[in-house]
Amino acid sequence: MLTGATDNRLKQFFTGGEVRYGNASFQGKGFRSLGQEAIYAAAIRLRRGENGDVISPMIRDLGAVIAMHNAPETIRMVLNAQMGKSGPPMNGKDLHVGDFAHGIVPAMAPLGSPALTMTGMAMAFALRHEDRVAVTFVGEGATSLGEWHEAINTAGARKLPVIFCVQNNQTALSTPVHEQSAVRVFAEKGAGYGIPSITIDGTDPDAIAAAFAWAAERARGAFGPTLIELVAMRMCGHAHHDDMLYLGKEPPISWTYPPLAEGGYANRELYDFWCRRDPITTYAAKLGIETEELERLQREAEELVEREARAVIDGPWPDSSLAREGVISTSSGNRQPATGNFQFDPKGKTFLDAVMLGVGDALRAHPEAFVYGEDVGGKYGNAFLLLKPLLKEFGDRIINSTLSEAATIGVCIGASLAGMRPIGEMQFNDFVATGFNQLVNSAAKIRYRWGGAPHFVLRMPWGGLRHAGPYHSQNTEAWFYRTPGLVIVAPSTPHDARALMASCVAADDPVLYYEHIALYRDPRIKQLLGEEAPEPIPIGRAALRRAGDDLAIISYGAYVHSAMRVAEKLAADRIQASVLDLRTLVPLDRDAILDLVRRCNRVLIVHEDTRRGSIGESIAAVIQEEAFDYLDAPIRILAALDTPVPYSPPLEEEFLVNEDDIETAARELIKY
Ligand SMILES: Cc1ncc(C[n+]2csc(CCOP(=O)(O)OP(=O)(O)O)c2C)c(N)n1
Repeated sequence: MLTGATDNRLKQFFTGGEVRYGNASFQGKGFRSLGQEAIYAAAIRLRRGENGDVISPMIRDLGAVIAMHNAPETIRMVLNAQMGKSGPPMNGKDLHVGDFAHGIVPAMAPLGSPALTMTGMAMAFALRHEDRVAVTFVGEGATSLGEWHEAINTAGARKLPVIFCVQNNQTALSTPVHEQSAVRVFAEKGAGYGIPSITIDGTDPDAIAAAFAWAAERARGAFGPTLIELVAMRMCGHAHHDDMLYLGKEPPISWTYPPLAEGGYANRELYDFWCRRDPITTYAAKLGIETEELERLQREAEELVEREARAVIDGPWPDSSLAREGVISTSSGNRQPATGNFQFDPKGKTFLDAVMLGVGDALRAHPEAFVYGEDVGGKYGNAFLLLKPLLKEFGDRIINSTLSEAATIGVCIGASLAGMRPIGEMQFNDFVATGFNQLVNSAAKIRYRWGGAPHFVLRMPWGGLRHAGPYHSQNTEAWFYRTPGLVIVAPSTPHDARALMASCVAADDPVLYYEHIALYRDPRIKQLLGEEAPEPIPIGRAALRRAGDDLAIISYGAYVHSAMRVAEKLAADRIQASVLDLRTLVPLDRDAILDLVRRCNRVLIVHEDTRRGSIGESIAAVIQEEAFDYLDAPIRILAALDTPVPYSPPLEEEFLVNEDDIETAARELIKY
């Protein structure tokens, strides 16, 4: 009843012009669920409240959301979210519904993604031996998305306590079921992943409650996931603006369904059938509730919703300063010039050893940390055998993922929301492309949208210089550099690799940790490292590896070493170059960059990545804007060709910047 009343009130907001921003009315944007109200029965079979079960509602799942926390403040939250008013948890930053404090992970628009978040939360519950359950709701359309399949496969393989609910409401936005899939019923999709599944009437709260009780008990008993398909029909448009297109005519706001007009895209036969199965009136009849009593209950629900709607109309807009806040928790720099440890010793540890030691330090320091990635566990220890020395001590916390980058990242996100500190791994950073959505649409936005803290490290073995071809050599850091919400580090020395890992695992943000494969076993950069974990290096702080006043060379990753070698050569001709190792790409140490530019007046930016839209171009723009008056020459950027990374040695050589290129550019700048 509350679901229907809230849905109708949202529609009234959309059409009524009651909320005004400046001189214009603000309609808000929201999704409708008339005909699907029985979904509340799923949530009433869960353990609700603190440390209870968790759900990820689909964007239109008002019923499940309200049932998780049946209180006026939930109605206010829903109305507030659509109307963009100030108020938790969205504060005007997102319109989707949810309240993590009550176990509802706010809905997100990419429809398959939350299934992976819930798989991650379930992973945390399983690792901690808690008998909590994670439930994820999608429509039948979203069962075509890879992320949803990757979630079921992963949850199935690890027998995680997840319930996958598909609400088949006959149409995905406008696409009918038969154009979505060849399955007879959507529950059949569970069979492909070896999990039990069931199809039931999605308008029957008793059947739904029974199915969820069964699935939740299976999950709590460590029997693994279950797939429940609920069949019903959306008796309204996909969203408020869509009612007219669906029904052929703008419907009145009402508790009853209007007759279909000509020209709507709803299927008439199905509509007529499901009209007779309205979950509210059929269940009232089943309970023997008379019409007057039903109407009284409807009025009661409307009054409650109206009180909250009034508060939303009168409520304040969010302060505009909020638009800038809450992207990441980590800040950059601390204004002390840093040089860092750049002493090398052939008897020291390799970069590869150092990453391993950093991971070991983190596992020791944080009981809630675990490693998750393809081929990391068992007897193997990752594709480079990097983790192998840790398997004996931490074998049960170094866990093989399924072969799914989306699932690896999704599990990291979900497990971290449930309080773990995952250290995920992409086998090669190139393959992050198949987990892209998880990073850019999920991890990067959670803090900003609703104040959650997805804190995990994603290790990214990275880079060329090894004749490894177009799929094992890329520099993907720029893909993420311009996605607000992600922290990016790129250590260049064994010492930094280990000491930065400590800060990254302790950070409260999603951190991409780029570790250059060409540095892994480079004997020239071995360093003596202590037994004990080193002092962590703060994220966001560059290191001045070499000081000189004639030229600033700015770089990161493997090219820091090329820059240093060139700088030594230039010194023989009494040209003194500074070399700034960025170490962190986001948040960028702008102060260190600008201080150096003001001192040297000539700037050469060098990186391995391709040129167009690169981090080098972005840094050059910052320098032009902030320190133009200090420049005695145009900024030079040296970067790879704008091509895919070629395989054959002469082609890769042509593609990459080499030390001669750096030297030539440096001398030209000095002469300018
Ligand atoms: C990944 C993704 N692609 C497209 C959309 C746009 N979109 C929003 S709702 C919707 C239809 C979803 O259909 P279904 O999953 O069956 O759920 P229903 O809307 O029927 O409840 C689409 C295509 C989206 N939100 N996410």
